[in-house]
Order: sequence, then structure tokens, then C-alpha cells
Amino acid sequence: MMSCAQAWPEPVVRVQALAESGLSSIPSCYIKPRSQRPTKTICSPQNHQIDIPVIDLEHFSSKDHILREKELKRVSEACREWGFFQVVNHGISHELMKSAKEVWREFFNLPLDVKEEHANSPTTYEGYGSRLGVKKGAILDWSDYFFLHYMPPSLRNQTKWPALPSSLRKVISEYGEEVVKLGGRILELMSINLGLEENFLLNKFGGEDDIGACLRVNFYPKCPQPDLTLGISPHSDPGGMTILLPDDFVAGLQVRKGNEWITIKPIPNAFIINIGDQIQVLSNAIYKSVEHRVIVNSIKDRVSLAMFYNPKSDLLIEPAKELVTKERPALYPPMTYDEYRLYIRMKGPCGKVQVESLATKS
Ligand SMILES: O=C(O)CCC(=O)C(=O)O
Repeated sequence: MMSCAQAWPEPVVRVQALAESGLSSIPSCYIKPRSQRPTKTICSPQNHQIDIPVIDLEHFSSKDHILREKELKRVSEACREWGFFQVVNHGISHELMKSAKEVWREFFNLPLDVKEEHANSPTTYEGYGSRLGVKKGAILDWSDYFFLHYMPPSLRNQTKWPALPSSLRKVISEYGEEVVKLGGRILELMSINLGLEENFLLNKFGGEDDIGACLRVNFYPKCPQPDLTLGISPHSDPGGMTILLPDDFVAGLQVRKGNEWITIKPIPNAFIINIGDQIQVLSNAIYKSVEHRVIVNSIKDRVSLAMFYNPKSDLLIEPAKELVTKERPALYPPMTYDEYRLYIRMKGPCGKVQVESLATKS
């Protein structure tokens, strides 16, 4: 079994500080091989315009049975065909969403030495970071981040969260509570759509008091050569499901659809939901985690808040018995999320290699 590295393999460089130093060409450690650069991707103009499905959560509180059923079917299609969708009318205050983005922007705009007090290490990833994976000589992504634990409560340690801006801890506590509740509602919809008890997925994740939830706030600085690098390399999320609050003003997230990368146009005040590897495993690949990446630009910084809604990390996750048949045997062996996530923590983003390689081992 892989174990965690104690330290980063090279001195950590903050991408924001690098960008602010006014350089006109980027260091070679951020330059992706030609085939991975954003401009080399085939993007037909026609496909470029496709929007990912939008789900109106208000329809689920409607008395109109047909409306509810129709929306449920749309969620099912979104999960099967896209692995990605946006949710609107989700009940979370737009003010709170705005404040959450603002406090993090303010955090990233603090002097470097204040941020460095929270510098993270590869053992837990908690804190201020600038790389994913500990492979020496790896080509790095053009972003910094802050990673923190929100759930379970035993892992929530506010003293590890930034003390500045002074409102950050309060705003993030409130934001976390609301977003985790939203995650629970979406898991219910997925369970029902898979033909399972409505609490099935939540129970498999350890129940509402024990699920894992971590927040990664991404900061993508402006980049003088955006065509040579990526804000985050292609990856599927290793956890259960991600609830993303994207930047309303700057696009950047791209989703793989076949051989193409589609740029998501965020709807103001919507969340973007995507399926992670653990739901792919639990659903025996009826739902699939989908590869995504982030492109950067030379004009504007971008901030996004990704809440990873995960199973309790020491539970064994395997395909639901109800979804395993003679014709469709279990595609994945049981594994805890603790063990599963070591892969990305060691190797960094690697497309869908991990979950696909597991399918051959069951
Ligand atoms: O910044 C984004 O839009 C996506 C971030 C992401 O993929 C991640 O944090 O895993």
C-alpha cells in the first residue's frame, strides 16, 4: 500500500507570487506537453456551445407529481450522460455564496507571509498549497489552493483555517453547513434514481453526522502564456460528489465529452455538481465520474470553491449489492476512501486512470 510522503519533493513556489512578479514567460515546470495544452484540443464550434443540464431543485418541493417525476428523470439523464449538472433554486442564500467567494479572494490577496503561516504538507494536504502529488520533476498546474476539513466534526479544526479575514471562519462554517445539506438532498435524488432506498447512498457514506466533507478553494492567477499550461490537469474527483461554486465572471472549467473539452458557462448563483469515483464504484458504473480540467487566461484571476462530499474515510466502498447481477458483476473491489485517495495525493491528477485500473482488478 502507498504511504504518504512527509514533504514536497521540491521547494514550493506560490503561483500567485510568480504571476504577480510580472514575468512574461512561464517557467518550464508549468509547460504541459503539446498534446495536453488547451489550444491543441479539438473543440468543434457546435459542441462548444452545448450547456450541461440545469436542474431546478424547487421542482422537488412542488405538489405537482408529474413535474417532480420529470425533474427526477432529468437528474438521472444528467448523471448517466454527463456526470455533471448545475443546480438552481437550491435554497442557499446568494448573499452567503457571495460572501464565501469574497472572503477567500481577500485571503488570497493577503501578504504572502500571512498565507505561508498555513503552508500545507503532503501528509494531510490541509492548509495553503500549490501542488497536488509528490512526484519529483512533475509538470505543475497554474494554481494555488487552500484545503480544509469540514466534516466529520472530529476533523473540523477551525484553528487550521485562516484567521484572516476575520469573518472567514464564521462565513465558512455557515457555508459548509448549507452546502453539506444540499449534498444530502442530491444524494437522495441519486439513490431514488438508482432504484435504491432514498437514504441508501447517505448511509453508505456513513450517515449525515459522519460523512467526509473537505473544501478546496482554488485560486488561478492570471497567466502570461495560458496556451501552454492548465489551472488543473485532467482528473476525475476521487471522492463521492463535488459541489462547486465557480467564479461567476471568469469561465475556466472544462468537462470531457468524448474527445472534446467543453467549457462550462456558469449560471449566476448556481452550483455545479459532479460525480466522483466513489459514486461510480457504489453505482457499479451506472453513474460515471467525468474527467475535467481548468484552463487559465491572461486577463483575470479566477476563484472557485469545491466542496468534496465524501464517504467516511474508513468505510469499505464497493458496488451496491442491489446493482450487481449475473449480467453485470461487481466491477470494483472493496476499498476504503482513505486508501483510495492516496493515489491522487501521491501522483497528482491523472485523468481517470485510477478508477479504470481498479475495474480490471475485481
Ligand atoms: O475550479 C474549478 O472550476 C474546478 C476545480 C476542480 O476541478 C477541483 O477542485 O477538483
